[in-house]
Amino acid sequence: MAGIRKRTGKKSFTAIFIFCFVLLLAGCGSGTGGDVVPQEEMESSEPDEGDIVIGISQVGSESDWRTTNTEAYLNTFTEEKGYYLIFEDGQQKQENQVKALRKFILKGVDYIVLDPIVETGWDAVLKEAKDANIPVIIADRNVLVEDESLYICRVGSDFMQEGRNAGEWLAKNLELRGRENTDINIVTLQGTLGSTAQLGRTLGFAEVMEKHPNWNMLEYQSGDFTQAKAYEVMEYFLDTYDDIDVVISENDNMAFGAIEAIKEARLRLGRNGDIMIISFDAVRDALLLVQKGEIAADFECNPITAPLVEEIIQKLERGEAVEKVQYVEETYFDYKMDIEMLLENRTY
Ligand code: GZL
Repeated sequence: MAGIRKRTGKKSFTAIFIFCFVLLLAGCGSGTGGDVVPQEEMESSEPDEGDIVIGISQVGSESDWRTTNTEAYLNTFTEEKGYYLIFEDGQQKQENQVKALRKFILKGVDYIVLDPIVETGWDAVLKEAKDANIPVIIADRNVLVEDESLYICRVGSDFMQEGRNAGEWLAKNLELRGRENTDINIVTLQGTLGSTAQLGRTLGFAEVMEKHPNWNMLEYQSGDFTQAKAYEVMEYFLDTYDDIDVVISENDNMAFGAIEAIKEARLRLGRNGDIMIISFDAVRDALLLVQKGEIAADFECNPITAPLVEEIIQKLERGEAVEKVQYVEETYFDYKMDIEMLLENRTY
């Protein structure tokens, strides 16, 4: 628990801990608190001497990608390795994430890891963390702040490049099929509006679209990275446009929703079908649909950021400098590849 010792010392942590526990009891007295955790459990849930205390504020649990991303954190920052992890699920709400950061600051954690649901609105709470001398690592998505010294570094994907790669793949695929000059009607299922993944994928693909005047973007609509919302939006698209050639789905769970709606409309999927789907994330269930030909191409977004975050924390513990931005390795998959063989070596 190096950080707490440096900042407040073990005694103060216990004081804060008891203070929080008393608050909890008071809350329960008024019938507004949850179940009271028995004293012995609360005491045993304190960090051990020397533990590195980490507060992680996660976006939510909206997609298969997110589940894998969370599992990697829980498998990386374990008690056996000398970590004390406080994990908070933001349930896709920025206010929950801000509350979590303030809780971490109150507890005097050693490090904060933030995966920000959207890019803006973080300046104030990150300033509070900086004033409390708690280093913040941004993971996966990014923040847009006036003062970039409010966070130590960011580790995640280059979402603009993912979008460009998808556009270049579509251009090559259309050329292969002699459709480089025919009218191509496209709709886009966007992720959570204002998230780095949505902004990057939309802008990256749009950059390539600029080079193809025969590509018509009929409409952008957000499916909020969820299957249920994307199903509704795809139903709307199918009711509104009778000649959609391509669906750009900014994550796989939205592609699952789109496929459901397209099948219900009795339209054929795939490169030789009525509608071609291009997706992002490349989670296992989506790659099985690439193998089936229902998703034409899937652009990987590597969810295993936890080991890179751990590397950064270990460097900071040793007083070493870290890069301001680190991108994770990513690739793509399409119907021409041997997906079965590729899946053998993949953990997600
Ligand atoms: C991307 C990540 C996105 C995924 C979605 O790094 O933030 O959020 O693409 C997830 O599946 O919901």
